[in-house]
Amino acid sequence: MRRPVSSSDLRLLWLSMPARDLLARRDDLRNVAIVAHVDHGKTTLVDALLWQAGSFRANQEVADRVLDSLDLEREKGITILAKNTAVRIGGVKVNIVDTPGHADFGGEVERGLTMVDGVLLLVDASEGPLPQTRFVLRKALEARLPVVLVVNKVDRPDARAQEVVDEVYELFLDLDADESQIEFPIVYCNARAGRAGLAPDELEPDLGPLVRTLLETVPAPTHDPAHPLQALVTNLDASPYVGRLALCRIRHGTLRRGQRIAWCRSDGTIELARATELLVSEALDRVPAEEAGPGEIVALAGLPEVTIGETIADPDDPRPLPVVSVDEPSLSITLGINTSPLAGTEGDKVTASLLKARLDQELVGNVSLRVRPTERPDAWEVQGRGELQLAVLVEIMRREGFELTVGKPEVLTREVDGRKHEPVERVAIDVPEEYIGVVTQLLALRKGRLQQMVNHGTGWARMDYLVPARALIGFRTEFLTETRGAGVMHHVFESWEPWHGELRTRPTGSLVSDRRGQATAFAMFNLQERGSLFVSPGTELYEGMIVGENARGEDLDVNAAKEKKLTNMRSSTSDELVRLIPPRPLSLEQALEFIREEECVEVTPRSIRLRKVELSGATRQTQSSRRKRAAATTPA
Ligand SMILES: Nc1nc2c(ncn2[C@@H]2O[C@H](COP(=O)(O)OP(=O)(O)OP(=O)(O)O)[C@@H](O)[C@H]2O)c(=O)[nH]1
Ligand SMILES: [Mg+2]
Repeated sequence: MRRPVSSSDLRLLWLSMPARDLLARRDDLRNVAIVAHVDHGKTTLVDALLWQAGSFRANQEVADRVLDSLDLEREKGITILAKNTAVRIGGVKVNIVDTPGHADFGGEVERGLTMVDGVLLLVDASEGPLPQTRFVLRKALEARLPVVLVVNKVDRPDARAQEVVDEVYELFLDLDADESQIEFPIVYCNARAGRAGLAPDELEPDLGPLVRTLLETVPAPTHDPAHPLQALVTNLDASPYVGRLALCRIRHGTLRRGQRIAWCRSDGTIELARATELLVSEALDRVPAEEAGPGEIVALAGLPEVTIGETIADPDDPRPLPVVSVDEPSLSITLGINTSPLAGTEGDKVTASLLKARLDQELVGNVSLRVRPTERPDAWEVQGRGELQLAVLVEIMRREGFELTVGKPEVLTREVDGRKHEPVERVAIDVPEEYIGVVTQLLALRKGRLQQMVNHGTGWARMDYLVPARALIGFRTEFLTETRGAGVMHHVFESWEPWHGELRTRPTGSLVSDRRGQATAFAMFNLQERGSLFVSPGTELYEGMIVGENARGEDLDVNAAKEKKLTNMRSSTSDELVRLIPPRPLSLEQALEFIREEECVEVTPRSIRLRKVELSGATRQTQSSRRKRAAATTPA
């Protein structure tokens, strides 16, 4: 006779099952990240998925790349911060994490990947895999996340979908993917038109094939029903109504609005707190929820000091999760208060204490940044992933009213086995064939090592290099000049290598103003033969300010405020104005690329000026002759 099943039988059955069967699945949920090289169409694809899921009314006005909502993102046309959105497809809620494609924001991608169970790897059907494709794929493979390959922009006239798929297979092999990882599904897509298909020339009128493949490939989140609440904070945001928001994915358990929680802090302490507000993503909005279960991505209010990497847990059984580690910074700049003679005239945040407070605030939400003290009490060393990341920080601060002095970007070195090591970048260069020689020459001077060269037969060549990161500072400007603006270049951190020794830097010197005053057309006219100028007549100048690039190697002190001593002043000035070559004003990134040692950039809400670190011409003269004497007496 069969006896009724007792609870202890069930327990025995439960214990005898292999561990993974203990896990429950949330079939009503998927968490996926979209990863790719810059501009391959991630944010555009999120737009299309939102439309596909009916998140907007037919006549609603929605901006293109609606997720790129920061001012700076819209201006630059790139994504800077990873963002979450959610669509409902059938009965399934799909949380989508849109990540930035620019290498400098790789930290955002790494964190985004900890929230999801699979990725859509986007690759441009014409450009193929580029350095950041390699970086994001490597991270996805390390996290053992299933991949759907989305070959996007198949509508491009120069699309070469089949070849690109082969290149992606090669990339998987190159990254030591195992067999199960290499069997990824492929979907072809025109994100701009919101169409997808299983063959490049057979796109359906909507994204159906992509959505179906996603639901099949990206597994539903799993969790242990017996495990107490556990959620890892992977990102921060702020709401004007409820203050700081901790974005987290709930690993196990359920989080209810108003409930008591344990806040496991990064210093090892555990504090009791309350979840005052709970929000979940619905399309572009965050909406309040009463509770959220395992596998869901939520925004939680109630912890004004929470930081990334901390765990939200059950107050009766708190179990902290290990901290997510992201790649170390490889580049640094010095940020200090503005010390130029024009300081305080254009911004309202000029003190060291304001600057320090602002940097501390940035550290909270940006785990890939580090701030270190310097010898000066009013300057700090800020370490990050690359020039753009640091330039974006400076640009944001400048818009907030800060006046700053920004030093030359420098690579960070580290000791490995007692030897000095430096970061090396993987560089992909696309140029018209006729520039292959020029590029080879430029990179040979910079100790670049050619890894591969492919000619697609379209008149363009793709060259893959490994180059010390140090040699790339300031390289872009020269590269663009030498390739007449036609070259395209991308790079991403590859590895640490022993120090490569002396490297060539900018071959030109600077034209330096020798006095305070206003730039005159007369002086500009005479100076433009010596090099190219950054300032125009009327620009406020001071001693030690850089007014242009000297065509020769050394610096030259010049009087850019010189007046013409003639009587018929008016007519001759206008003559000269006509013949003046328009100045080349430098953007913040260009200015940071341009400066050499002993030079820095003055940044205010209204201006970007280049200057010598030492402003006094006399002092610079003494310093340089002392250096020359020292060089002459030390044997080579
Ligand atoms: N022809 C074509 N253009 C596309 C397609 N998808 C996106 N684009 C264009 O590609 C450009 C970059 O698109 P984004 O969506 O901003 O690319 P992204 O990958 O989000 O870029 P980052 O976030 O900065 O890395 C935009 O000009 C899009 O209009 C497509 O399927 N076909
Ligand atoms: Mg984007």
